[in-house]
Amino acid sequence: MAINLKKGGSFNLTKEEPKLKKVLIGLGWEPSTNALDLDASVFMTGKNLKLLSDNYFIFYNNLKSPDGSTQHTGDNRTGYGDDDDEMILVNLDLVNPDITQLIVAVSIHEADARKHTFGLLKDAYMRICDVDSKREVARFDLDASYPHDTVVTFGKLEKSNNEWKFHAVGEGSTQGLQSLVDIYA
Ligand SMILES: [Ca+2]
Ligand SMILES: [Ca+2]
Repeated sequence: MAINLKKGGSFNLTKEEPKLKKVLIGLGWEPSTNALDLDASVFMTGKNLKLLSDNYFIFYNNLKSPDGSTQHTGDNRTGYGDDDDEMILVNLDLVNPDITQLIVAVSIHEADARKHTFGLLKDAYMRICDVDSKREVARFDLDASYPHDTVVTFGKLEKSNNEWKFHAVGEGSTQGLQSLVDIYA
């Protein structure tokens, strides 16, 4: 059975799932009424918490990391449906050894112009699955509400002492994706 994390919780992938190297990060959300275009992105950072290089910012216009480890599978424009709305594939064995964090955030496309916020969404989650079997090993349902936020860091994969852990973050900002670019780029 998959482990359900609460905000602030973590799951040790290396210890609990030692054979799991090809990870599917599934991200989902559901619009309360009208279609909403949300975009997943990943900041792959080194020890100083900065992107290893600009190309380690993975999003719909830069789908694959330079080390070949991390692949965004494409842009979902509506959010409709219970399945993963956007997905990131990560091969942990291929992650550049200088990278210690993969920070996974979801932002709302043209949020300010369209006056969209996470308050218009429900059932947001991040889950970790085995790519091959599709088995879900850990899941974080974002139970907090984000009425004014336009970007939310759902979670992150963090490496320390050669162990990868999945952390349930659930932190939002009203300043959009740029607020995270300002921190990590
Ligand atoms: Ca959905
Ligand atoms: Ca999208």
